[in-house]
Amino acid sequence: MSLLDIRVLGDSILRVETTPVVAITDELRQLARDMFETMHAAKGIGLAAPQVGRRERLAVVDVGDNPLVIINPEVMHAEGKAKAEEGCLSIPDIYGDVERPTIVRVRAVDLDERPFEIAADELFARCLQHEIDHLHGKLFIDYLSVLKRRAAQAKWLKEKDKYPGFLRRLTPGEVAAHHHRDEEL
Ligand code: K1U
Ligand code: ZN
Repeated sequence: MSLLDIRVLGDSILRVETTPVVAITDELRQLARDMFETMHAAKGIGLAAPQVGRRERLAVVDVGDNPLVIINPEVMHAEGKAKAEEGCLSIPDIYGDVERPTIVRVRAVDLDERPFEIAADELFARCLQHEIDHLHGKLFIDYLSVLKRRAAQAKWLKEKDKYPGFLRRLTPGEVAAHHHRDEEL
């Protein structure tokens, strides 16, 4: 398994509309495994293919020990509305309150090419919507008010030099903590 570099704000791939997956290959299965490893090492609860430089419509989520690969996901139903703080592995150290539906039903395909539907609420619903947004080139900062978006952009201007080439290479500390956790399990 490999840890992947994470693309950060400013990389144009984060703004692409992804391409639906038509065939699930062993290479795609390996990509999903590498994305889980990268997401866990970065302490995230989700990761979408464009965040690791890929254009396939695929994301992984893991909220509370429920790892899930979603391929070609679609929101079939959404209800309720709540504001809560979000972060993004592609915009490190920037946070903002985003209003989203609280309950969603998502249809997707799994790595065995089986279609499935999943109902989600609370953080799980929020994470699914955040990842599906990534697959359509949308980021959580797009939902912020003009004022809050400007403040987030100003903060990002100071942060972005830490990521030459718009690449977030996980630090040796993050990687070591991840391996240490693996050894404990
Ligand atoms: O796609 C990503 O960038 C991952 C992102 C997903 C996400 C976070 C918060 C709300 C919705 C979706 C992250 O995992 S950022 C890490 C983070 O902020 C977080 C981690 C654990 C619980 C809650 C937030
Ligand atoms: Zn994100």
